[in-house]
Amino acid sequence: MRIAHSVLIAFTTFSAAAATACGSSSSSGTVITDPPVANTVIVSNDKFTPSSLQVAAGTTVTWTWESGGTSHNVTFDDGVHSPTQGGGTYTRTFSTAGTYAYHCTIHGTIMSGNITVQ
Ligand SMILES: [Cu+2]
Repeated sequence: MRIAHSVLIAFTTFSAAAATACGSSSSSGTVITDPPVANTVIVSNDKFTPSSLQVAAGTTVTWTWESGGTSHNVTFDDGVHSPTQGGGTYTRTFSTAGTYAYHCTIHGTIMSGNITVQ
């Protein structure tokens, strides 16, 4: 009786290029929320943000009104001041080192801030 030869051929399949990184690892997991603009102070109702700011001598600081039309002003202790306004911007350039305190004359010291010039 002849024995049938079973020939088993094992195919080894190489799925070589399986799931090789396609380089699409997008780092979009970070939510960026409105970074503060350099040398800018936001004028909102009853506060300046940031209330304290340090800048180098010669820097121009911009105050940007985001008060929804409510009037405020930036009035420095040395007398320099912005118009009283409900929107827009105001700028002051600080050429001399020192601390410059300011407030809104409508809302008083509760709405105050300072610029430190170095
Ligand atoms: Cu005010």
